[in-house]
Amino acid sequence: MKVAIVGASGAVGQEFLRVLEQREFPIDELLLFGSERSAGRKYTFRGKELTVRLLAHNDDFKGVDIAFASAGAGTSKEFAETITKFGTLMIDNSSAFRMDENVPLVVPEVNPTDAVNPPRRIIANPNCTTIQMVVALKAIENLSHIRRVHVSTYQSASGAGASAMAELAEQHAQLVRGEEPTVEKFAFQLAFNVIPQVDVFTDNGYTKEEMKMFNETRKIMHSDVKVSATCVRVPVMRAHSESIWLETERPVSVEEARKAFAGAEGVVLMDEPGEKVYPMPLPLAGVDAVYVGRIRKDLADPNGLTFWCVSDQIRKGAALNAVQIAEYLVKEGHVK
Ligand code: 11C
Repeated sequence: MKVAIVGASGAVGQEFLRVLEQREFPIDELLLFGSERSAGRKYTFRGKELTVRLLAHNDDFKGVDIAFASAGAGTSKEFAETITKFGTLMIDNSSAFRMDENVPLVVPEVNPTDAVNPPRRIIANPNCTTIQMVVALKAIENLSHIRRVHVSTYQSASGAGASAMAELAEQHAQLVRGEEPTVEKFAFQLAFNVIPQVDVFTDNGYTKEEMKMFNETRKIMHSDVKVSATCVRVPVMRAHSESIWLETERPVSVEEARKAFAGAEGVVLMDEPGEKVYPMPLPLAGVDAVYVGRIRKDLADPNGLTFWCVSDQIRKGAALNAVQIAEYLVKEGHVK
């Protein structure tokens, strides 16, 4: 199979190289694309050196079976036609097409069949905060329909890209040296701080990131669930955490929920609070699953359940989910 990565030099682009190699994705030829800034850079894949080509409006995608795109919504919008015009399947990590009714929005543990025969040859990968939440929610939805969700996120620097991760590390170093920290990627200093804003604000007072959690969850789960989110940036390098409260149609016990999470695809139950066993972003950076712990009954609502959820933002929240979509389509014979 001929595969392309668009945005190869970014944090997610680099993770694509690792995930494709680790999972032995069936690739005969891999092409890397990037902006003028990254064109010419060299990366190694399966022991071979590959050079990043300049992404341009030409016929470079002729013969490419799958293109994993992670170069931002603007680039995805601008180049979607160029990428798909010869039949290439574009699996897009950006927010550009997620709510387009002709573009499926897919998390393989939840709605894999939506990925079959996408009308525009584009499949959208959801926002990272949504991906990890719906993988966990699916386990409970299988027991009883979820009516409402309240979620607060604790989002790592990686969500804002490789340069934001570098800025967080540099801020710590600068502060230790007694220097004024550089603030470019975030609205404020992130080191030793939390910022209750991810993305820009919309007219209803919620940020775009928070509205993604509302809208994307409904599309992926084919559900009328209402999601009210507060998205917060925290000084963590690369895994997102979420405090999730949900209300089901019938009461679900902690034991039932625990059993459902333990058996759910893509979920690892990590819930022995007495032994100090619960998910945390630092030890779970770089792992594949969605980790769930701190499962409790809501004390204010008999139909409410609350839990804590952690997943690596660059892997399951981005590159891994996209590769799993491709793996599903290959396995089911929808891509050669
Ligand atoms: C963050 N969730 O943590 C964002 C990054 O819509 O794909 C991904 C934004 C998106 O900053």
